[in-house]
Amino acid sequence: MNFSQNENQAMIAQMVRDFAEKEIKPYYKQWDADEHFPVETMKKMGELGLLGIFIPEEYGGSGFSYFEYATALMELGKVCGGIGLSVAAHNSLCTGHIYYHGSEEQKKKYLPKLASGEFIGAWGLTEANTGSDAMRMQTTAVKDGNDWIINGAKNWITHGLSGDVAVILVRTGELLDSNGITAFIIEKGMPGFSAVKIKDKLGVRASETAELIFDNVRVPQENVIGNIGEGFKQAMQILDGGRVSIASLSCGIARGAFEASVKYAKEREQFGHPIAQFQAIAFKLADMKTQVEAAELLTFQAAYRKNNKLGMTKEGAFAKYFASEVSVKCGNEAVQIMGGYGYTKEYPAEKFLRDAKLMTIGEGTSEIQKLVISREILK
Ligand code: COS
Repeated sequence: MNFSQNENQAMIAQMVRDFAEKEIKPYYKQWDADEHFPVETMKKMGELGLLGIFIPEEYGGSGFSYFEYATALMELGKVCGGIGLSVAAHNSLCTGHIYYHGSEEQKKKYLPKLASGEFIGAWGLTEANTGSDAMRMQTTAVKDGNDWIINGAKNWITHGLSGDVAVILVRTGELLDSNGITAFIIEKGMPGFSAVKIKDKLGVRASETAELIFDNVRVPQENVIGNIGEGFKQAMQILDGGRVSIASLSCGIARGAFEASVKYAKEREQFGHPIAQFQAIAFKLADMKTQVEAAELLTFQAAYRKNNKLGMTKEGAFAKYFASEVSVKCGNEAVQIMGGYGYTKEYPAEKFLRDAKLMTIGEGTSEIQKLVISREILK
């Protein structure tokens, strides 16, 4: 494995850093305070090619691999976990689902718009009562002539309100039948489809989260992704890739917290010395840096396997589990190193910690990653 960045990764890292400096850093605190999802900023990232990073150029994407995708999310994570989460959900969940499992017509219809940012994408698996236990979902689609009628609700959906298109997983067969779930493409404005914003989140507050409500929503057969009954397994494969994106974002948050801690520790003086000179602080920095490096290695291992179409269920779970926990530890240590200042919004540490916490929950909790890993080990 090559441990250095390739030319494209270096280019995309620089591009994201430049973009973040101008378009995210001046505003992210306000977005966080207001729980504002900056749609215009998303559109600008679409113009830069960040909303179709691994989508081939023939569908309007950037044609990069998961290495460049992971790199972009790492850079975004250093600045704003909320914006990073939106880019991750848009790319690997909605856009990725249509790319990996959609028909040629669906790819031609939706991918150029998603990749350019003309459309913002959402993806709905979770429901109010079925998070980890995704298979037990209650939302149904019933055949009516050449259409399907969808009833139910999806919860905790990124871009549920502002999204122009959503891929949703709904029951078309018996409860708990792994072949009884199907993926549908839903478009904003379909009669009976509405959304309600979820407010007062702890972190990733610049990323919009909503509940999707389906009241007799009529969806044509042509909006079915793949075959009837394939949805659950499609979703599990999409989450395998999605977990690399959350791992990448976690690495970025962790590195951001680490870098802010180093800066602070070199500047802050106590007992007549910069606190970085005290082993109590220096060892914290050593632990943070070691964990960030290890998290990045696991993440790039998973990205490598994804790029090379090698099985990566457990590698995606290793990366997601480890990196997300590391991001929380680094956010927590950053607050501790900065002391009282770290506990205020004037310094970035508390936001790193708040944003990091979602990484251990979204796209499968740490406990679900351990379940996935242990099942893979023991099967
Ligand atoms: N790739 C392809 N197929 C997979 C798969 C994967 N990664 N993981 C599971 N499957 C298949 C299984 O092989 C099984 O197929 P058969 O029924 O034909 O044998 C089927 O899917 C059902 O799998 P399983 O029996 O493992 O389902 P469970 O309900 O026991 O649990 C877990 C599956 C818990 C792993 C799954 O529900 C899960 O990932 N939950 C978390 C969901 C999540 O991350 N939600 C967050 C969304 S936020 S965007």
